[in-house]
Amino acid sequence: MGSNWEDFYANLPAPRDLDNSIELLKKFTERQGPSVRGIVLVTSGGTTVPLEHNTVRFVDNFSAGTRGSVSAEYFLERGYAVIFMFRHKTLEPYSRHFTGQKFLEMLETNEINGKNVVTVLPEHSERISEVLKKYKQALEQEKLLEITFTTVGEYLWLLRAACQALAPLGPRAILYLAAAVSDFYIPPNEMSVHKIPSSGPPNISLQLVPKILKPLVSLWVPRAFVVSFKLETDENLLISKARDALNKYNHNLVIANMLHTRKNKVVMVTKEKSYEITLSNEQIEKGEEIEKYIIDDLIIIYTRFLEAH
Ligand code: PAZ
Repeated sequence: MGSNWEDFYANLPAPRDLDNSIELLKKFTERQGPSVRGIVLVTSGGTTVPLEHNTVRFVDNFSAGTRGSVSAEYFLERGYAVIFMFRHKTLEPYSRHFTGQKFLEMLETNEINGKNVVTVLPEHSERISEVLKKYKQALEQEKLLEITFTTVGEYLWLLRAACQALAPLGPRAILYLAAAVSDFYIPPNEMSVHKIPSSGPPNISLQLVPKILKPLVSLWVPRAFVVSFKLETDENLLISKARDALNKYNHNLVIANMLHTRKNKVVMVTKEKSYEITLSNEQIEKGEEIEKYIIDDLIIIYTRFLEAH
């Protein structure tokens, strides 16, 4: 009988395109030369929990992928290569600035010589060009790889594959696990094959997803710098839960946040201390992003970790 997580993987079908993702991860990590500061795996967005094999319905969560996509941009800006592992259709670095109809409002269309020509309104040109330049630079320098998941099963398979690709980098690998991963799932052998009939109330039983941080830290990437996130809705539990996680998994940093204040306040919890990072009202009004300060501090903590290795 294997450990809990080994049984879990043994019974969880691998995603169909896993081999392709493994290949992309391998090429990307091998391509980063010795000059690269480090490679950061940023996980982002929520996972779904399908209720049926032919999935019509699933359990989901709130995560929009803001934390992950904004953080990925700041890591790139600081010279790190980024594997952005995100939930399909959640926010992505750079394009996140132009989502929804706000983007269409930045454009105008004119007919010139019988042809429709789309241009950016002059007042938005500077902003778009600034973001576009950063995006193109990340692509040209091959510093950004994006891979996607939707279900919790896909997430877990991809996470393990990413760790396998990063393990040879030792302490030059950083894991920044910002995705909101479901704690519960329906094992494949207990899941309805077809759409659950609505003839009566369904009887759905969820099981616990094993804590993957355990094998990740102790076996998959034992030399990497690992950052996990802790989200709570009860402020009284936040720091104790973050500290429990740090003691239990023995990784490097937990970033704790509350559901409703997560954009303006986080607590950085290391083995030695914990402290808050907050945005002032003035910073919020100016449109500053808390991730900039999180990444700056994280890099200081990471540099100390590297020196100690
Ligand atoms: O994706 P988002 O910006 O809407 O939310 C970010 C977050 C709250 C999911 C992230 O900061 C976080 O805490 N992730 C871990 C959640 C958890 O499993 O505890």
